[in-house]
Amino acid sequence: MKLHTAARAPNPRRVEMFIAEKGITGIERIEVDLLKGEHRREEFQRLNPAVQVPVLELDDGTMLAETRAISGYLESLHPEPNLLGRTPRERAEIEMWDRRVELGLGFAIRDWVRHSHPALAVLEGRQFPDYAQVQAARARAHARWLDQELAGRPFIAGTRFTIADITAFCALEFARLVKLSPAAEGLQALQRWRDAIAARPSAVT
Ligand SMILES: N[C@@H](CCC(=O)N[C@@H](CS)C(=O)NCC(=O)O)C(=O)O
Repeated sequence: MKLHTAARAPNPRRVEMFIAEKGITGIERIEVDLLKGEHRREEFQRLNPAVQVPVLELDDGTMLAETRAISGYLESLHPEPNLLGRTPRERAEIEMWDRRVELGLGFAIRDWVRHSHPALAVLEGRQFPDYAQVQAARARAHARWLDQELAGRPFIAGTRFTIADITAFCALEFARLVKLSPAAEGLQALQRWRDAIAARPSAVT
């Protein structure tokens, strides 16, 4: 298998953390330079018409895009440690939280960064600073919600580490580009959780 990836981008990082948590080895990495527009070249568009990384290329030539789909595939091949849930109820709860943190926190942070950070202007084409500020407020509101949740439990989706922790952590890591810090926002539970996840070997880039 080959992973078409971009080292510092948040969705490839989610897949890398997932792979590291599972201890999967033997996947070749093919680095795609997003800032140079390599993903917009014709040869990459043939791999993923959505022109995004990550893409997992299987040995039979199948191209799997979408972080959640890639993660599901890898979990099917390597069930342990389980990151997506075992029982129907647990699977649903983990997916619920994973979607909440991706759509609520991750998308807001993505657009905040992409519409305000000078280095990402090349990807966005045109940046809208007002839109970035609206997304900043959304991200902060979601972070406050997570802080309340994490005051009562150790992980995003419950009592054990799951994909939802990976998704939320990678989003918060990306937010360092706009200097969002849970501690500076007074979000102590979120900061404690973030520091605990950062200490996992899978979080080291
Ligand atoms: N829904 C996709 C999103 C992938 C995505 O947004 N990838 C970003 C890097 S984190 C990308 O390739 N961006 C290229 C661009 O915006 O031009 C997934 O879950 O994998």
